[in-house]
Amino acid sequence: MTNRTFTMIKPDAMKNGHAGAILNQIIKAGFRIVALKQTKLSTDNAGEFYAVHKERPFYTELVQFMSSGIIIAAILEKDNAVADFRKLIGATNPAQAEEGTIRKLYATSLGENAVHGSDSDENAEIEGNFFFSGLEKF
Ligand code: FUP
Repeated sequence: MTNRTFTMIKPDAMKNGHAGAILNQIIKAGFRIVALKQTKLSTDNAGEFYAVHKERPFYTELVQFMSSGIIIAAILEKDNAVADFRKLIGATNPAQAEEGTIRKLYATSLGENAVHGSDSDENAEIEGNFFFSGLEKF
């Protein structure tokens, strides 16, 4: 059973004023906040974070978007965190996301889809460590 995942509230959701509602929905769904910060990625930071998508056609646009504004990064804890969080956020493309999911409610488009959620325990650990030191996790 997995216990931790990593999330970002992306620049579109931040700019559209949805950060509070999204955090509220995450907490109400039973996730405990282990670490949280507001920050802004440089293009180099975003490029490194999304390096796995380097060969994909949307990479440049993704890096541009993710470095275009302030984000909130957080590590979340719950039983079955990775899978349950991906269920809570819904499909990558908000047009295909289920009713009531965070992306259905708050995402702008496939490219600007409001939130990130790790896709595995291993990536949750790597992504959380990208943003937070041991002194920032409780
Ligand atoms: P997800 O795991 O749901 O965040 O989706 P992916 O890891 O497949 O994609 C990461 C990000 O790349 C998405 F959040 C948005 C962007 N993306 C596109 O812009 N176009 C695509 O066709 C797929 C993903």
